[in-house]
Amino acid sequence: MTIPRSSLPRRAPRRTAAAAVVAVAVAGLLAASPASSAEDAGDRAGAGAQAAPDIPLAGVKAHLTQFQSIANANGGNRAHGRTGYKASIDYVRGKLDAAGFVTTLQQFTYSGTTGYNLIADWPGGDANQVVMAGAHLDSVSSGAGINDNGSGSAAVLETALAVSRAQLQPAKHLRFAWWGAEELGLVGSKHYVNTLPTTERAKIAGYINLDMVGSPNPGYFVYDDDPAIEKAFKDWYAGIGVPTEIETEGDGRSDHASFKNAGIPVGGLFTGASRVKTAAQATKWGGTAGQAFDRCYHSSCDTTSNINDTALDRNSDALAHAIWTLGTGATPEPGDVYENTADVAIPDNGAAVTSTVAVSGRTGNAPAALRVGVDVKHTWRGDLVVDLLAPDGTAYRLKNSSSSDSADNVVATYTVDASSETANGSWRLRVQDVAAQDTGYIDSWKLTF
Ligand code: DTR
Ligand code: CA
Ligand code: ZN
Ligand code: ZN
Repeated sequence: MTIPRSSLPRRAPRRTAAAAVVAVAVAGLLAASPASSAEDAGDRAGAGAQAAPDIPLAGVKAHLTQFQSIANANGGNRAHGRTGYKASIDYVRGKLDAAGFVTTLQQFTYSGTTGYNLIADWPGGDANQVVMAGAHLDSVSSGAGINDNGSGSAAVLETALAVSRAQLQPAKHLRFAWWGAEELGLVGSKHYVNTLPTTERAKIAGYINLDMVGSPNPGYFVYDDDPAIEKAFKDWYAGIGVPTEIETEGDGRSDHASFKNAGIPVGGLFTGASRVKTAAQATKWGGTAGQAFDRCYHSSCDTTSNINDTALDRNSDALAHAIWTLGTGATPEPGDVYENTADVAIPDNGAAVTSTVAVSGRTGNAPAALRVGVDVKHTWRGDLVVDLLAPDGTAYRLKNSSSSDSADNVVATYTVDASSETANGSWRLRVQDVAAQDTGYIDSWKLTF
């Protein structure tokens, strides 16, 4: 089904976090309106977003079988600098070329040998809003690397092929990547990001990383980085009733770090490596407590037998949901509103309270005339001090206290020069009642970019 581009909305629709304590992560990346479950997100993916297809597990596993055959025919591995790696690249590239992608083979040198990154662009979409997904294709030298990271590579490949099968015409430009020499220190992805012109880097609205997504004793971990990407994954898993945990050992340990270090919003999925599954985790996810998520991590037994099909299938489908949701949403525009309508009680003559609005998927800094709409219900508003806190914690005073201002409620729009602040991140409204008697609450507040 081809969606004429004209039918995709131009404006990012207003989104309001009705009950959420933390505001909806609203941004050019995430098109879905607040959804309680993946079905909701899938069925009513919000203005412009479309529901993703199921990614066939058989298709993903067929790629793993190919990776295994390649390793078997090339000294037992697919490591950087070895013939098995280039053969893996050639396999993936062949599939993508046949599916209509524009592929680019990027070479680099590490420890005296040539490495390769494979980049595949899906033609169309807003070239200034690039949604990327990637996985490292190299294994360690001790084995075939089927879970680490054939699983991520195959899931990203089959999702890209699903984009082609659907002849998707997303609002944003989709780019997929397979990295070399991750096992030697994120070498390929660092090379890609570091050699990307700054202007091109700024166009990447988000990067999604899949590294080990089919572990035999799986956990379901979601990277806690970009709120919009994290929400897309959490919505999907909530929709199938599977709890997730925040990925805590990932910072710096896979290719998303190369993008995060360049200030690009990142997210990803992970099913665990050598850490041991706890009893509590086994209760919620099944599997074996006291056993590593992947006992064959970096070992010769990391073969096609070292995969949990359910985990691989779920993560492939979750990735597709994220790509369809984030890629087919509206592009951020001036005038985009980011709002939190959750009530926050203000203690009388007490500690300050805050309310958060998460912004992501935008590029560059906030505007010089950032509008801050405040609605605080409170008798004798002179008791109140109100500040805007930027993502880095910088405070902008909006309202001072006053012993003479006995009127009720603070309903106002302030304009702040926030041009020195990055647009993406968690912005907070801070309110403190600094005088005894009279109470109230934050009713709602919003940022207009
Ligand atoms: N460094 C990855 C495996 C790995 C370990 N912890 C995490 C967390 C998030 C993603 C990946 C990983 C590798 O060996 O390829
Ligand atoms: Ca599936
Ligand atoms: Zn590894
Ligand atoms: Zn890996």
